[in-house]
Amino acid sequence: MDGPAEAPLGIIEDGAVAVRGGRIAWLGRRADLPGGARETADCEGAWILPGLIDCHTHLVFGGDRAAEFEQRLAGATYEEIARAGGGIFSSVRATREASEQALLVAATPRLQGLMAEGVTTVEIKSGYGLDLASELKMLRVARRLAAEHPVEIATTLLAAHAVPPDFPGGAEAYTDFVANEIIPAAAASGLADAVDAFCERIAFSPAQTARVFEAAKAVGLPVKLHADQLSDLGGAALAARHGALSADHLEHASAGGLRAMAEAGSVAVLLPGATYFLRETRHPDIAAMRAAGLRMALSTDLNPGSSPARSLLLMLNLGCTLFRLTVAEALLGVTRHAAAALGLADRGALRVGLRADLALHRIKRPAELCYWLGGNPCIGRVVEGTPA
Ligand code: DI6
Ligand code: FE
Repeated sequence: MDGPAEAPLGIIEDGAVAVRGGRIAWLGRRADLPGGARETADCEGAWILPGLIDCHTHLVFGGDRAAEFEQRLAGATYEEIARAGGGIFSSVRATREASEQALLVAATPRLQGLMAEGVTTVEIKSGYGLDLASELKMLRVARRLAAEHPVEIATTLLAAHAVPPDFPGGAEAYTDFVANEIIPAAAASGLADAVDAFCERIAFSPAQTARVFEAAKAVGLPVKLHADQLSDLGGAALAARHGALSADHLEHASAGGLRAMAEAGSVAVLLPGATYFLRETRHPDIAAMRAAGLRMALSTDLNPGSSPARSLLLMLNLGCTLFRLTVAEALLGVTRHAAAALGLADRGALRVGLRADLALHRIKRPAELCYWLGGNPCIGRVVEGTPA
């Protein structure tokens, strides 16, 4: 209500939402609310938003990388640490060693912290196992987290996150193993809702990524991509060519790649926590994304190495401050466009017929959600029509 930047949000003052069978049955001004409701709840002046969606996390992992953080403070770079066998590989060792139960216990407070901010859907990737048993173990932990909490979890197989240093035959052979063994096994077990890859000099080439995508397609799983984070390997255009739900990071993506994504309907997932934590000076080209009409989502990338970000609300601030998103862009990024990045058409907005996933925040205007650095104004959540 406060300015043109908020117009796309479709704000209703003194509004009400009616829910039936877990879906939004009606919404509008409270004065117009049809009678006959069996139960009513007063939100006490709180703002009702669509339940927030964190569409890119790696929140299941063993150990942490606080010691590496200290190394980086002393001057080592993220790539140097990775090439020396640390980085992702230190998390792989810790994740392989951890039991399913230990991973569950470690991940639970990370998930609950997001939920406390009004998050009702979270995506969780594997990618710290890098062998068949450990990748499936991570995905099982994600499914168990969903079973134990009132939250929806979308799982993504990221076996193509890094090439395990001990793998005979190196990157080419490991890519074959991912395509021929891990992806079919993950699909057959029903543990993966999508497949992701890390296309980067320190990870998988575009040709190897394409093989991973073909294997995903063969078993009917949608694809996503960690694209153009540290260098421009043409990841955005590659994702678009394969009809990816999203391409994520995109700091180095070209304007042409971004246009191709918009044409393909892929969503750009912005991860300012990684930009901030790695102190990257190169930012995604938001102007080119706007010009292309590309939908932008915003997410934590919650992971132990490049973005130990446990607050989606904080990402709203970083998205606005670092990337100069408007308040409306940032909020659409954690709702409607985040849903699109997961291929979930049944949520992400307040609209009749969609899931009644709601977040209640005690704020005076939407900009407040992006303004505070820390703090949490969330006073309630509703998941599929049930207060949670
Ligand atoms: N990009 C990232 O930012 C994370 N993975 C990826 O592909 C970082 C993973 C890590 O450092 O543990
Ligand atoms: Fe990531």
